[in-house]
Amino acid sequence: AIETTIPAQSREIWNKHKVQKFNTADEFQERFISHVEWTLARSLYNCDDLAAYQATSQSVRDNLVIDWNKTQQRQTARDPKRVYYLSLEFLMGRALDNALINMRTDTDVRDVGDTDETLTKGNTSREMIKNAMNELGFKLEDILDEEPDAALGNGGLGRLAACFVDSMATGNYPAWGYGLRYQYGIFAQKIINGYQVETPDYWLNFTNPWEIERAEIQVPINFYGYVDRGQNEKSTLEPSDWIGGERVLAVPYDMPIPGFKTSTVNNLRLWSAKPTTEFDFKKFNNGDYKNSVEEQQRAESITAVLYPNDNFLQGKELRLKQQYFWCAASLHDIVRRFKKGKRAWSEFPDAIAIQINDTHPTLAIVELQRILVDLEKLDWHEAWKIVTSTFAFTNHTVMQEALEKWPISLLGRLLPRHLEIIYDINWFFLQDVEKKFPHDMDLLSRVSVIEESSQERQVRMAYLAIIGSHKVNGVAELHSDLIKTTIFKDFVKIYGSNKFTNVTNGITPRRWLKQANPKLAQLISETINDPEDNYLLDMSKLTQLSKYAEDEKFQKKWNDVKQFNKQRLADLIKKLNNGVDIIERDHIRNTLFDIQVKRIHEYKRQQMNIFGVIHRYLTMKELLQSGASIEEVVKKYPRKVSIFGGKSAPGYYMAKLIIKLINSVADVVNNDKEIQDLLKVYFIPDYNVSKAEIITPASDLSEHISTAGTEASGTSNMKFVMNGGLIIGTVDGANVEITREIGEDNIFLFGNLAENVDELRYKHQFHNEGVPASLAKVLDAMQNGAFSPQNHSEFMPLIDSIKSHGDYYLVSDDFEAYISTQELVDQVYHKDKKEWLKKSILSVANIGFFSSDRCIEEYADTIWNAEPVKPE
Ligand code: F58
Repeated sequence: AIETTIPAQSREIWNKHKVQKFNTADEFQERFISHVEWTLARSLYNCDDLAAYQATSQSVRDNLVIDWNKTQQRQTARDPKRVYYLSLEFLMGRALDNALINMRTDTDVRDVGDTDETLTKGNTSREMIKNAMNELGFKLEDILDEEPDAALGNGGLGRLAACFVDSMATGNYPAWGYGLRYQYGIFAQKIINGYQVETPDYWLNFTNPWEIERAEIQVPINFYGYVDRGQNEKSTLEPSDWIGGERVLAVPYDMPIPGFKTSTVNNLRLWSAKPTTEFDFKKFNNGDYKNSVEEQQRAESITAVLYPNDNFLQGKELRLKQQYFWCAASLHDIVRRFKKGKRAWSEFPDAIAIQINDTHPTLAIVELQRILVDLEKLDWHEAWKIVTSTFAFTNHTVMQEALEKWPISLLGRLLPRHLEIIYDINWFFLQDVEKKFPHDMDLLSRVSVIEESSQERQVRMAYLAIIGSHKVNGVAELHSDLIKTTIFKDFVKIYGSNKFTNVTNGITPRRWLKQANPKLAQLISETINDPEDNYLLDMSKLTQLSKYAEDEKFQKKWNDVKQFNKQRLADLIKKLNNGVDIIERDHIRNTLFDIQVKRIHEYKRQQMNIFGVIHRYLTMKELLQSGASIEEVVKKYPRKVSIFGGKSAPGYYMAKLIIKLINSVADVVNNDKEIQDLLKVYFIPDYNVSKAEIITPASDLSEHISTAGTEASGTSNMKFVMNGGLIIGTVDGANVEITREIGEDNIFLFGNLAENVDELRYKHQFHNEGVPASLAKVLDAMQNGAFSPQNHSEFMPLIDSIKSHGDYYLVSDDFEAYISTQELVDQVYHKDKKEWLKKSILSVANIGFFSSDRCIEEYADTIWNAEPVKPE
């Protein structure tokens, strides 16, 4: 259907010069050199690592683009139901190594026994390119290191979106991601004198070879203005004219998303804001040239920067502008594509599923209703049926402070027509509720999209998202249950519980196993006799590892891989620590690497972790001072390094103080001669995806210790287990299902349960029972300036939050259990290494459930009703 209008002659020429993928090292080298010379205008004599990275990326991208085009053509021809994943964040990290692993060349298709000399061990295009680069005089590892992270996200939510696009391509789903192309991603974190300092992340500094600008597509987006309903005052339900007051253009940048072992290459479309070319003629003619240009330039600020908050809402006008800009541009694109198919509007939900990642894209629901009613002139109710059958909503938090609410005044000024539509949606919704539950005024005010109780009337975005969707899901079982019994309880009553469902999060094993941990991946593929890495598509194959769990030879290999990865992390830390080793090389093997890396937040309880470290330190000192020998101390407290990493939101005072405390404790402990190498503390600055790829494989133990009921799922817990690390954790988020899958013998769980949290908080509010002795010891030392000799009160806010302000995160309730569980960890790790290795192997063997491929299948089957489009 696409080709019929093209004359035979043109088609012939086109076919004769059909672009070809490189398939061999030789072809790659040719492509590489042509990019160095033509694309970069450089040469053999000035091709440094950065240029080599860019030329390699351009070459690999050429291959991807060929498959990208074919994928789009195939999808257009077959016209399947399409999936759109709307997320304000895509925390992609680096693209090149991932593309090398996922990319398909003929090299990969050939048999293992092929004699082609470029096909050395591994038989993959990654190996082939590595060797080809060597011949050209470059080391692949160095080249990969030149790439800046695409850090367009804050944490778990953004990284989840990145894993999902990988799995959607791998599963051959006709699915696009839609997001924003921020010019500045999440800030880079520096640690100066122990404090976090933020610096801008200008990731596009050296141009981005992974994006394709579509400058010819420019979607006009309006803001402000007023609604015109003509002379005779029509109803707001009828088509209305929104006369926008400010206009900017949305220009898409496309990123190819290659699937693994498939030629499907999907698209991630990120929008960038540009000024219109219309000039403000009035100002211009008044001689105010500079101001009129400045106003035009203001447009670009919409996509300038990612808001750096994690689980906290900052109600800024620019943020709402970002949201509408992106929703409107994406929907325009989606609707345009739908209209090309000339199908009836009523078929829209059969053709399209839109998943909204948290409430940030909720305006897309309103925008589609506006398009259908105002522009396409559909009847209100007909339109609303289409809208609600199209959208589905994923919730990622139950914490009040993260639930989005926008003041009516702001929303009405920025988007006057949308506010009217929201009122009408709410009006019909409340009528339905009234019919079902007559005279329940309390219920009506509780579920109203408009919150009236606060000083300022606000729009509750989560409620709007629920009303506008056909399915609502949480991200782990416990969390999905919690939203039904707490924040969305009334909606379960109204809609029934079938509208609410669970899809437990997952991670892509391509990046988080194969790419991050090549040694483990190799050991696995050898052991289960899967040289082509098919287990990365069917992770249930990992269960074959179980039979080696107690095999001593295998345990040794397993341990060697861990040792290698710990060394790799120690090298990174040395580099970050001005060339100074934290742990002596010889001691790495018998030092337990205890890691907590994630956004810094009180609910995640890094403070409890560092209190635990202080407790250990003080107790070790006591032992030594009471005359114990080092050997005796080591028996009770074996060698350990506590590693932290993560960013605090720039305005989050307590989180920043936690970072400072960690660094202050590190200062004291690491310089305490008496303690020697028995305990070390290190805060890794600027934790990001590419650092996570080094950190995750190196853990013996990782900490996932949120107050029960606060961490919706967590995804790093899965990453650590997939890399053979054990977990110390609370009964929270996906820890629950991880335990079910890998077995409770293989995880160190502790602490109060979610069901007891309310009661405990209540108790703290009304009876101050004080803190347990173990914690008191820690807090006293802090208060006495043990870690802040210049300023004894520096950490008082952390102490007060527990002792005087109700201990909202229940540190005092969980501390003793935490300490004793850590002691149990010590015992197993140091006294029974075989037992430890067995747990590690069994964990990996049973972690398959947490592949994001499984998530995507669940979304496709139970929410989107979408099918893969397989390449022939
Ligand atoms: C995270 N949320 C959850 N939000 O905290 C985590 O438990 C879960 O595993 C993950 O989502 C994926 O489901 C999260 O990362 C944010 O970063 C938002 C950014 C925008 C402002 C509000 C918080």
